Amino acid sequence: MSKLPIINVPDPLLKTISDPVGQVDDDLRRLMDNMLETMYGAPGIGLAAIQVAVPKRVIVLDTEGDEETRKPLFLVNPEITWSSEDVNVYNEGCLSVPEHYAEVERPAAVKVRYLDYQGKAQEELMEGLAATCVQHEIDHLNGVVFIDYLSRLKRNMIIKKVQKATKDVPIL
Ligand code: GNR
Ligand code: NI
Repeated sequence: MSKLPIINVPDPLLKTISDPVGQVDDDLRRLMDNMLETMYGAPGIGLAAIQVAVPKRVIVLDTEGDEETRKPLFLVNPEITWSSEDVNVYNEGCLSVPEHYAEVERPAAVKVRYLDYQGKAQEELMEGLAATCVQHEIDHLNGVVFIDYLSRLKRNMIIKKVQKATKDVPIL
């Protein structure tokens, strides 16, 4: 497995609508393994393929986040088939927007249909942090980053700060 570089805003790739995956094969499983290592290394609780510059509808998630009891989820071509009426507000962060956080309101629970690591169709009810995170990741597949929900002023301020903070960082 290998860790992959994560792209940051305002990289235009983050606005890409990612392509559906045709089949879950060994190449795709290699990508998912590398995404998982990248996510754990960051560290983060979710990662969409576009964040490592791959425009495919693939996400990895682990919202349990205990080093002992890791429960990675691999979701290929995920689709929300149901959203709850009631909402949650969560102070979200994003590995592509390092060091910035903002409150985002989303449905508190969602049902998600997807293909798993083996390419088998699954449907799962997600609640709490998992629901927030899977919606954040599916947004990435549609070219949406959480700062897109903020005012233009706040968004532009954050983008400027991320650009400044990641400029002139020597790459070893
Ligand atoms: O690591 C992450 N934490 C997080 C916290 C609140 C809401 C969403 C997230 S996802 C984020 C990793 C990431 O950027 N995924 O795209
Ligand atoms: Ni993100």
